[in-house]
Amino acid sequence: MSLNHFKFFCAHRVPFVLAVGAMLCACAPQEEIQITRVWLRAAPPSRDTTAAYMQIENTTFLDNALIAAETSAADIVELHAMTGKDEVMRMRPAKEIALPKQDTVIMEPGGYHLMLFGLQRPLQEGDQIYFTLFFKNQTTKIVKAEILKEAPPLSRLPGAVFETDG
Ligand SMILES: [Cu+2]
Repeated sequence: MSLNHFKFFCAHRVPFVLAVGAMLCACAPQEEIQITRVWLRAAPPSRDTTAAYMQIENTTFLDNALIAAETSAADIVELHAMTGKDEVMRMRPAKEIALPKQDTVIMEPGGYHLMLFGLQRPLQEGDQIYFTLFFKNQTTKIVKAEILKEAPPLSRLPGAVFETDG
């Protein structure tokens, strides 16, 4: 291909190149998922369990899922979903929490949550703990959770990702 032909080829492939570039960027570390509003309900010393919530935005063009979580503050962390309605709401373990591409999943009271069993210490309002989150695309993230008594307003608790490997 001559240089002129090459220029012609490139000029007419810009949208394609941009599209591929966007896909590559989507796969780059730090851009996979945005996690915000990470919080945990305070647990008095008499309680051995509590729940944590967060907002997860999958900004990529690939479906993903949260498949597991752990923290040094509890023996076991399970992914839980709620089923049923109103007074008969029940929680059940979820195999995974789907994170569809270009979508945001809000984990909140009455919906998806992380369930902590076997708390290692009382979790007081104002404290913080860390979670390691495991995703289906084999990345992990460490996030900081604020310990609160009640759900924070939507405007509070911006990005709280502490560390990531993908
Ligand atoms: Cu639960």
